[in-house]
Amino acid sequence: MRYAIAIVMLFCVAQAWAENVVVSDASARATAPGQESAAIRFSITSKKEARLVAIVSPVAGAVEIHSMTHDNGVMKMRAIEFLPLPAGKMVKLGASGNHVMLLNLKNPLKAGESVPLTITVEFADKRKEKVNVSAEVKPLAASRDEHERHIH
Ligand SMILES: [Cu+2]
Repeated sequence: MRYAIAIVMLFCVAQAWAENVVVSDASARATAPGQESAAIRFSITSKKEARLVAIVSPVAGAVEIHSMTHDNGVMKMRAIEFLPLPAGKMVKLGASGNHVMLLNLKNPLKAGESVPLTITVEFADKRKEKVNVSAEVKPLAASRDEHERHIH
């Protein structure tokens, strides 16, 4: 019985998992008019050593994984091909550091909507696992993130 309750609670926090991979707390911010890109946040944990190799979403023309570094006070962002996922360690993708960007948005993101994402993880033996997640779109006003003011 306790197990059943735990499962229901996991659904409430919008957690998604496949056999070896758990994704939680996926969210985005509503976009301003004319904004064509948006950052997605989530936490991902793989039981086995893996790398995050691809993300697709029907709402975006492209999805990129970005790394952000500070170089003499200048913030630099670049697209990376994959993101290492150490075994059993939660990796947070947020608005700073490593993050995920939706590019060429087909429609504005509105608060209260959710954005479907399919995240592909590849293990050391080249086997792949896909996780389907829906990221909750939060109001723009609540955003205090530096990154969302950046232009990509
Ligand atoms: Cu970026």
